[in-house]
Amino acid sequence: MGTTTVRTQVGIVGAGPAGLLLSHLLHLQRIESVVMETRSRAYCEGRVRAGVLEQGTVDLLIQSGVGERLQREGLKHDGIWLSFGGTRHFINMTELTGGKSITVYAQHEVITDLIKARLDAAGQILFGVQDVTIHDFGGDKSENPAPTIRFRQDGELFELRCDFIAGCDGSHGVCRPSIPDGVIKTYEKVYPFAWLGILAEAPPTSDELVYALHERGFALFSMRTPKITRLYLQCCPDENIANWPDERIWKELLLRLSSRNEGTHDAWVPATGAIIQKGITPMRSFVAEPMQFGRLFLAGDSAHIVPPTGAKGLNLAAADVQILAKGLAEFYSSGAKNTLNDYSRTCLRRVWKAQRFSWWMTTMLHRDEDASEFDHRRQLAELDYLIGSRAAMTSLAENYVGLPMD
Ligand code: RFL
Ligand code: PHB
Repeated sequence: MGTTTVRTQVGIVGAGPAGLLLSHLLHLQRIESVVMETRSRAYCEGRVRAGVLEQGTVDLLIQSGVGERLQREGLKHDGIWLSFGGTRHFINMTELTGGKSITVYAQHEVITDLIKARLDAAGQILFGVQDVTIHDFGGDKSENPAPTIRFRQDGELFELRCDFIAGCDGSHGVCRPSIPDGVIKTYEKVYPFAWLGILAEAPPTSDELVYALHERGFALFSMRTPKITRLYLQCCPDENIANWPDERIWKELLLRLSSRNEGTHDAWVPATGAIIQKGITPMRSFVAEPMQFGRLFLAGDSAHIVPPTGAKGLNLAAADVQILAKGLAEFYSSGAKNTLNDYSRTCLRRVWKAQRFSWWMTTMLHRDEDASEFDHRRQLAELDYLIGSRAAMTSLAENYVGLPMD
């Protein structure tokens, strides 16, 4: 059977937030792209993941014309609660950062909005492709063969020739592993815990997110809509979800989150309800350096993973593609490659700061079974220092709402 060859300017592997937003930003600059995705559209639009959007991500989505529903349905937040030692303490991030905030709007809603915007603009997203491989991306000169993405769709073989490939295919994709050995250095840290996350049909009983360190481990109260609560609790990385019937999940969440259990004045409790989704996410920190090889650019989770405690993953993906789109726009309008050549360095400066913040939030708020009692007391002292120091709270706040792009 023959191979059909098609041509575009930028071939994008992966229709997650990184790939779809890149395609959208390129379209605004009149740059053509094709997005290839192994999953179906319904799967992408239903995959439950992140929820917290930094101020800069919200601004980017609004300015680029895909923020209409986000502005209507997103829940703007001015701060977070930190709960430990039986008491909740509010950190007012808007006040500490001169007016910045975060917005809770589910990742799959961002995906839904981006897919709609691309398809309304006659953009090409190929869902359900198979056997994706990438070739000839190593050279940087026009006389080299064009970077090529081969894939199969409905049994037919395709070859997409392009000027650049964007590897937006997440942590288990094909792009990063296709780079020759020895080019990329990777850095990794695996944590001895995971998150069990649920969506529950229960109205949020706190206007703001609650991050809790309890004797029994971490718990997080978040929300999705005025009727749906999103909750997480620390568990073992090899935990089997079958060992967590709904009653056990609620018992543990109420114990860890509700300060009432520790006999203090604050009687806050999350509301319970039917659990409509649950899953376990292992936690790790990972960075691939550099994020570029020849005419292949890695963006989002394909280049870096953060533990979710800092709520940074989707936001880093958005920041990467904002810089990549700028670099590609400069290249196509003037031939200048300065921003493209600096892509990896520019992104990684911010990525490492987000890694540091996510690691810090994670180690401060989780109980490590192998850690000593000394470590636990040090964690409590760190939290106590934090809530008593405006300087420390400001540091948390400016990282949480998102560091500037440069
Ligand atoms: P994605 O979203 O994984 O998308 C990659 C896409 O590539 C497809 N793919 C391929 N397509 C074609 N060919 C191949 N060979 C392919 N291999 C894979 C996949 O099907 C997929 O559609 O990566 P991207 O775009 O870089 O986006 C990253 C974010 O999804 C991720 O960082 C966040 O979800 C992380 N995260 C959070 N980030 C935040 O900013 N704020 C949060 O509050 C937050 N909370 C979270 C999170 C992640 C979590 N989990 C489940 C990992 C909470 C959780 C529990
Ligand atoms: C979420 O609402 O899914 C969420 C909130 C805060 C985090 C991570 C995830 O740190």
